[in-house]
Amino acid sequence: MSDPKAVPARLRAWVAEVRALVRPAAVHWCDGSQAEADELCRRLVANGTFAPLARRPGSFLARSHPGDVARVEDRTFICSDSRDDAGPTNNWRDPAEMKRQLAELSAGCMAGRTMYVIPYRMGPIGSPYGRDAVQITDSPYVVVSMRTMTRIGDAVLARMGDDFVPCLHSVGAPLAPGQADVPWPCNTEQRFIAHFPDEPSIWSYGSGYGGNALLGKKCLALRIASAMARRDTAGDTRGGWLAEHMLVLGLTPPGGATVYVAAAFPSACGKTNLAMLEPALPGWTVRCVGDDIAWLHVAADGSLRAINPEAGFFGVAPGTSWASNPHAMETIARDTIFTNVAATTDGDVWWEGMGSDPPAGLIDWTGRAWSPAAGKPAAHPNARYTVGAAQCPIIDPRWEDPEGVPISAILFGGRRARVMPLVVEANSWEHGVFLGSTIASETTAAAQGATGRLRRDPFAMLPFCGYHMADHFAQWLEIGRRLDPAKRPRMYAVNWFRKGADGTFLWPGFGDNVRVLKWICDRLAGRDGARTTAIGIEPRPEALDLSGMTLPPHRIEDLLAVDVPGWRTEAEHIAEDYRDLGRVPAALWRERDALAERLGVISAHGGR
Ligand code: OXD
Ligand code: MN
Repeated sequence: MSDPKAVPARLRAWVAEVRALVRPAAVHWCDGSQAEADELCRRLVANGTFAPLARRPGSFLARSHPGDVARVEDRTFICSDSRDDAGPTNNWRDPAEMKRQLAELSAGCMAGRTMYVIPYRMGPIGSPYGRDAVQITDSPYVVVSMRTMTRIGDAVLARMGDDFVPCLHSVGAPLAPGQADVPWPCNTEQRFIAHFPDEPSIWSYGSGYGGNALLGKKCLALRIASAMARRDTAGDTRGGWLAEHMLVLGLTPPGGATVYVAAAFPSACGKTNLAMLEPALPGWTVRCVGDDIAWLHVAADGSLRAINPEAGFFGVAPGTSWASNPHAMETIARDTIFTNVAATTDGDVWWEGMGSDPPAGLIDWTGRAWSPAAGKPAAHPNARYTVGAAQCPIIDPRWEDPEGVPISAILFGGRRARVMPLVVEANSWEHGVFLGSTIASETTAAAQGATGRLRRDPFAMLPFCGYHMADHFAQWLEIGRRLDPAKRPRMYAVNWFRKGADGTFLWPGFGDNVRVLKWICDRLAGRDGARTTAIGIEPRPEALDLSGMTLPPHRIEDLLAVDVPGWRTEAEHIAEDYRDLGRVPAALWRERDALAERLGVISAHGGR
């Protein structure tokens, strides 16, 4: 499309500036139309990036470069003016220095390629809680993915002013004259995912994959938005907001009213499965508002409300099956981009944990013939599907409500073999913030690096908080102060992944997690069914609805057991991690010390 007429002056100037730097062969302003997407997909098929999938209408398979398969946390930078603002959990670079380096790398970096300009919006069009942005990219794969994951094009541009977040992305692979392109251009030598929260802006170079390249997701909707939320909250004595790594679901008891629940879990811990849960209890329904990111604001009536800033799902394929997530399986039956899954001979996809034996003649994610004898997975463990949220058969009727949905409960979870019980309710908002600040989880394949190590991941935001993590704790405390005490959501820690002495999971998870949600619903309705323990409020075993389950009788006690020695060690580790973070609010130290005392630890640390 040629330059649209009504372009905000700031955007026109920025596009001209970038164009002069990156020197593309052409510039294309994305209008977001179906015709445009079809044409881009046709070209992606022609150049070998996409293979159409005969068994799934409107769907394609892409294989990334084997060196470009996940988010690169060690190449992700928060370039705040002050190093202190980034805090000890982020990689910091001086913004001027980072820009100088990126500008040097970017000179001519789009040579031979088309530069796409994508006006986009995080949040429903027309919602006062959404934000505008513009991504420039030289990857047509990114354009079609952004069209699914966000709202893009003319409808957004028509309402856009100068208040947008500029997001510059290049795969960092210029083409010399006459040089043939490759299906997945990227730069494995030079890679930077740089955030400038004080401007705010984003500059990503060298990767074409997922959160490194679809800049609306982790870069804007979490890192930049979290910093914006904090700044907005500080500049306003009422209101205030949070950008969180959370799913949102609507839960309706038989014959009852829907309550909305937000839940933070680290990457690849089953957020999508929980968001689309098929309840094991008859009569209960779950509807999905979002599976990865929530923007939560203090509404005028003092309640906490959430919008899903995204428009699609970028879900982990391996492990997704008709048993684990039938609604996701239905969602991805058509109009889906699959990346790094295995391909069948009849034009379908396959991955480990899909619930069927690998079909003969499978081609693995690297494009090679595969058999079980290969001794390695056919799909990459971080293989993904990209699909529009509106396709989800259980999408919540209010998922695009411009005002958001009211949140009644907040869950914090992780993948923990030991110590953390199935569910604990916080004693207070401060205690809930303490639970969120101490999430820990075994690492997964969503980011490069070793998997299976336990790492502290406060609010599941460790890789996504765009400012000092301890200030994020303070931001949560502040939001609590601004909520009407009668409308504050209750907070819970949950763990579906506790293992017994024999190393097997104690809890089946998936659809059975509704049993925990039911107990939470009971609590919200003022029913008791609880006991106070040293670590918080737990269900009395008989208050959990286990009907239709065949759990060995002692199992539920094992799931809820408070492992006192394990918790004493945990309390020590929390103190160490708080000390490492620095400037953790006193209210959270008080929670830590009170926990230690309840566990019978004689000298509470008070280690500020
Ligand atoms: C994601 C992640 O892609 O958290 O959602 O890594
Ligand atoms: Mn995520």
